[in-house]
Amino acid sequence: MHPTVDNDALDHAARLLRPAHRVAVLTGAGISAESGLATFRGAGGLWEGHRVEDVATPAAFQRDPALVWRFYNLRRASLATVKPNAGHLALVELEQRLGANFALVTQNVDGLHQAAGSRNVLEIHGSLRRVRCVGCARISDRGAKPLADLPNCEKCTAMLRPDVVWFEEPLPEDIWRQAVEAVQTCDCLLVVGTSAIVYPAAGLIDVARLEGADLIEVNLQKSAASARVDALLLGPSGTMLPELIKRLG
Ligand code: BJW
Ligand code: ZN
Repeated sequence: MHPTVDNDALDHAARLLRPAHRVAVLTGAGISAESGLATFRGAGGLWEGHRVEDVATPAAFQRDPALVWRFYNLRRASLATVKPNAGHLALVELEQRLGANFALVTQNVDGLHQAAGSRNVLEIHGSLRRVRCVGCARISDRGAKPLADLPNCEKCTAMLRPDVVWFEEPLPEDIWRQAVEAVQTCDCLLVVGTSAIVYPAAGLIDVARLEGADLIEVNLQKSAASARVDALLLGPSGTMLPELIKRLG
């Protein structure tokens, strides 16, 4: 076993999770870190010296679409080689136990939950695999295939953009509604690998709390949510999530 695993915290978290009839999970970039993908705000979180707040905005795309596409094309290219890790797989196992009483809300755009086998995945910040035309709004799934440096729409020739949610943009309405419903109705919310500073996603933690759900957090370090959770599992999600699921019996 990992030498730093805190057995008391894990047992406590398992006691909260075991009786839960409905479970929701909120994940962030940290769950994909052990697959080799960089997080946004940790060490190495800067990309070519830019903060995510400087390249993931509609204003940045207007100002310098080539720069923004370089950022996204590099990340799209990594999709072809990265694989889900033990943390993603533990959430698949949890879904298999709970069936329809499980929902996975992810801020991630990397598709690794689906690649692992999770089924009820709500991608509230969109997907790196999809592009959207800024002219005709047509959306298409390009997988991990390389795109031009500045890709254009085949139908109307306007510029394409990644089908992700940038700062100051609204979240996809239907998916967001389902995410809110999932956390409103869950008995236990697992918050995994997120700094919990980006809203409205981080607000889901408060929604669950106000509705009386038990909150379990898994993170390498304390986040903006840690003071509000019932159990805090400090450690890598690729270790902590399998350990937690193992304790469900
Ligand atoms: C591990 C680990 C391991 C590492 N195991 N753990 C002032 C106050 C409040 C809100 C606002 C405000 N000013 C503006 C806003 C709104 C804004 C916002 O929240 N800004 C904050 C920065 C303050 N939000 C928005 O604009 C949203 N839209 C909106 O509100 O619409 C209404 C509106 C309209 C008009 C005007 C204003 C508002 C949209 C937000 C969209 C976010 N988009 C991004 C990019 C997506 C596409 C892409 O990937 O490129 O989403 S930004 C980026 O942050 C990405 C992520 O999903 C999101 C969250 O990051 P996440 O996942 O938490 O990653 P990190 O890196 O922050 O944290 C990683 C964590 O993992 C750390 O805690 C590590 O410790 C941990 N970790 N390894 C476990 N192995
Ligand atoms: Zn078009």
